[in-house]
Amino acid sequence: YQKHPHRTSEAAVQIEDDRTGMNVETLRRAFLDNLYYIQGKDLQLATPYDLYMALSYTVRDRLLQRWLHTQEVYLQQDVRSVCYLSAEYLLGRQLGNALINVGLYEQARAFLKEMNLDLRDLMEQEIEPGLGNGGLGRLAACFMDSLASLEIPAIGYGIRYEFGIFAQSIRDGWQVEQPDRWLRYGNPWEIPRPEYLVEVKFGGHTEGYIDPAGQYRVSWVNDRSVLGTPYDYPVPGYRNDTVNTLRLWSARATEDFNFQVFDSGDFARAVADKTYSENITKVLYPNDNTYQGRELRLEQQYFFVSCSLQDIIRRYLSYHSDFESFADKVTLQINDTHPSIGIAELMRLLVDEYLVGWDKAWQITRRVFAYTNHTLLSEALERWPVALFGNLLPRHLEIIYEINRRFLDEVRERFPEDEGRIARLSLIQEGSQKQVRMANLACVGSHAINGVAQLHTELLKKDVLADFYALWPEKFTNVTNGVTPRRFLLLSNPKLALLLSERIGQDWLKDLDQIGRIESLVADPAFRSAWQQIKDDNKRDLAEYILQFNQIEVDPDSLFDIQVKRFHEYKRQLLLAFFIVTLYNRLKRQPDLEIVPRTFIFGGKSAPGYAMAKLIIKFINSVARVVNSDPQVSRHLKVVFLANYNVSLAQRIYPACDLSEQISTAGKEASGTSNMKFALNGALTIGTLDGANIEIREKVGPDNFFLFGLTAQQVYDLKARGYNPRDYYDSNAELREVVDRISAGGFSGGDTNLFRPLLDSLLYRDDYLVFADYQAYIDCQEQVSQAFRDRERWLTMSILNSARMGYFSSDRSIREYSRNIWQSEPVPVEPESPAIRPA
Ligand code: CGF
Repeated sequence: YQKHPHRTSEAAVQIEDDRTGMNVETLRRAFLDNLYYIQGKDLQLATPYDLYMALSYTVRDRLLQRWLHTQEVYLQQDVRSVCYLSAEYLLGRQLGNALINVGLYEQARAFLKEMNLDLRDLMEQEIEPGLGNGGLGRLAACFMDSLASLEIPAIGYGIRYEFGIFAQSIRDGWQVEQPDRWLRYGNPWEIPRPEYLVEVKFGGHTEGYIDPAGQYRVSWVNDRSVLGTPYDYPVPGYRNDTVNTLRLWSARATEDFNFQVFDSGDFARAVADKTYSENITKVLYPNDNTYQGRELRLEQQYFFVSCSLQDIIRRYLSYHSDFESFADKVTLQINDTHPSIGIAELMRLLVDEYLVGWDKAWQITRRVFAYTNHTLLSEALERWPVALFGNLLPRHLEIIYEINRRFLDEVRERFPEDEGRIARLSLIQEGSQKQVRMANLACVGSHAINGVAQLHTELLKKDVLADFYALWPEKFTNVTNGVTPRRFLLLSNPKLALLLSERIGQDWLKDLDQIGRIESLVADPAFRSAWQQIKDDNKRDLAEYILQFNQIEVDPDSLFDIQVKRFHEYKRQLLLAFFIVTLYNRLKRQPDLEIVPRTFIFGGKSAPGYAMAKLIIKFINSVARVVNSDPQVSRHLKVVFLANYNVSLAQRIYPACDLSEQISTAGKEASGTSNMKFALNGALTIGTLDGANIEIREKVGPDNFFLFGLTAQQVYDLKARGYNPRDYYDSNAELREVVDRISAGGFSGGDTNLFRPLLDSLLYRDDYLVFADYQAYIDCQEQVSQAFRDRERWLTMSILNSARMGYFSSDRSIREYSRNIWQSEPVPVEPESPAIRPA
C-alpha cells in the first residue's frame, strides 16, 4: 500500500482508472471493457479464447505504464545496459507470469471467480511462443526474467519467428511434425514498432575509395536488402516497477513490390521476391545442439544481429556524439555462436559507416562483446563455407580476414614457429572447403568467455577451447546456469509455493537461498505430511492429464520416473528404455516378482532430420505398447510418451515427479537445466557426473542423489584404450537378453529390421557408452527402488533436495554475469508518481 498509494489504497478507489487500477473492482470493469471493445464480444458470446485475450489486455495495460516509465528512467539516467543477443527465446506462456510478476494474480482469480470463471482455464488458452529448441532458449527466457527482477537495465534481442518449434504428434509411435502457427489468433503480448525499422543488406561486392581526407576506405555495394521491424515484448520484474524489453525482429521486403518487374507484367515474380525476403524470419530451425549449414540460417543470424546493432547504436547516438563511451554504456552478451557474426558487423558499422579507425573500433568491439559457449559437441560448432559466406556477406568476410591476419601475427609473436597452433587458432579452417569458424571469431572478439557449469568450463579450457585458454586464461570464467523460481515453482507448483510461503514467508521468491530455511522443518510432522500431500496431488493431476491425452491409466501411487528433454543420443533416453525392458524381462521370467511399481514418462522432440533420435522415439512408444498391454507386466509398470513437450507441459510435469533422469554420457551435457527444475520441485535425481548434475549433487548432498556411471575422464580413457561394446554384450546376460529381445522383433511385432539401425549403432559403435554404463545404471535403479520403499526416507530426501537448490536460481547466475562479466549495476525504478500518471 505504501509503495503504490495511488494504486491500491482504499481512498484512491475513486481515482483509479481502468487502464492502471489494481483494485479487484477496477480490474473487473477493465476486463469487461476489453472483452467488449477489443474482442467485440459480451460475456454471453465470448469464447474461452476471447476471455483470455480480454484478461491479457487488462494485464498488459498495467504493464505499459511501468514499461514506459522504466524506459524513461533508463534514458534519463543514461544507464549502462545489457544487450542479450540470442537466436532463441523459449518464453512459455505469458499471462500467468505477467500476473504474478505485476502482483495481480490473486485479484484476477478473485474477480473471475465472482463471474464463475476459472483463471487457470483462461491461462490454458494461450498458445505458447515456442521461439526456441530447448535449454539454450529457455535459459535466455529465465535470464530475461531475472534481469528485470534484479532491476538491471537490459534488452533482449532476437527473432520473431512466424513459425516456432514444430508441434509434435505421435502417429503409430513415430514423431510427426506440424508447423506451429502460434500467431494465428493474434498476440496481445507484442507491440510492433515500425518507426524503428532498419535496413539490412545482403550480397553484392565491395569497392575501395579514397575519402576527402585522403584515407582509403571500403564501401559495400549490396545487391539486395531486407527491412527489419521490431516487435517489443514487455518483461516485468517480479514485484518491482521494472519492465524491461525483449525486442524481436521480423523481416519485411524493402518495397512492397518490385515495380519494374510488376510493370513488366510478371506479377508472380514480383510477389515471389517479396516472399523471399520475408522468409528470413519465417521459421525456427528445429535443431538443438547440432549445426545446420543452411544459407537461410546464416541470413537469419546476420539479419537479427545487424538489426540489433543498428538499433543499439541509434539509441546510443541519441545521447552521445561519438563512440568514446560506447563500451561504458553497452555490454553485449552473445548466447552461443549464433550471434557471433555481430563481431564483424560491429566492426563494419564502426569502420565503414561511422569512420572510426580500425584499432579504436577493435578496442571497442572487444570491450563490449562477451561469449557464452553452450556445448562440447563438435558437431554443434558452427562453421560456414567461405564461398557461401563471401557471397552473402562479402564485406564481413574481408573484415574477418583482416581480424585474422592481425590476430595470427600476435600469436606468431608469442608462439614462433608453432604452425600447428596457428592452424588451430585461425578463424579460417583450411582444407578442400575453407570454412569460417564462428567459435574462434567469438573467442577472439570477446573479452570474456564462459561455460555454463563447472565441468563444462573446465572441459572448454582443457579441450574444445584449449588453445584460446593458453592464450588468454584471464578471459575464461564459469557461470553455472540457473532457472527462475517464479515460473518453475510459484507458477507451476502453486500448492508447494503456498506451503513454503506459509512456513518461511515469501522472501524465497526474490532470494532463493531462503528456501534453505525449510530444512529446519524436515522433521516437522505437519510440514512433512503437507509436502507429501502436495506431491500426491500433483501426481494425481498429471495422471489425469495422461488419461485424457494418452488414454492410459496410471497409478498415482507408483514411482513417477521421468525423462523429458530433447531427444539426442548423448542424452541416452535409450538407457532408461533398456532399464524398462530389463524389468519387463524379469517380470516375464518371474511373474510373481515383487517390484516397486513405476510409471515411466518420456517427453521431448527430435530434430526432424535426425533419423536415429526419431527411431528412439519410435522404440520407446513400441516398448510402451507392449508393456502397457501385457496384463501381467502392466500391473507394475506403465510407459507413457507425452507428445509435444513444451514449456507449458514441463510446468505440469516437474511438480509431479519422483525421480528425475539426468543420465547423459559424462562430458557431453554442458549443464542441463531440467535437472534443476525437477530437484527444486522435490524430485530426486538419478544421474551421471555430467554438467550441472555435479554441482547439484554437491549441494543436495551425495546421500540425496543417485549417482552412477563413468566419469568424463573415464569415458575419455575408455575410448582412448579402444572401447568395444560387444564385450559388454557378450559378458552381461541381462543386457544380452534386452538386445536379443529387441533384435528378435519383441517390440516390433516380429519385425527384425525395424530397430536394426539402433542395435547396430550400439553393438558396433556405441558412441555414447550405453553398454558401458548399463550395469551401473541398473544397480543404481535398484537403490532407487529400495529408497522408494521407505516412503519416510524418500520424503526426507525430497524435502532436502528442494531446500538445497537455492544456488540454482537464475538470479544467482545473473548476479555473477553482472559482477564478473558485465560490470552492470541495478537501477531501481521508483513507482511513477500519481501526479504524472495518465488521467
Ligand atoms: O544449452 C544446451 C541445450 N541443449 O540447449 N545447448 N546447446 N546448444 C546444452 O546442451 C545444455 O546442456 C544447456 O543446459 C543449455 C543451456 O546452457
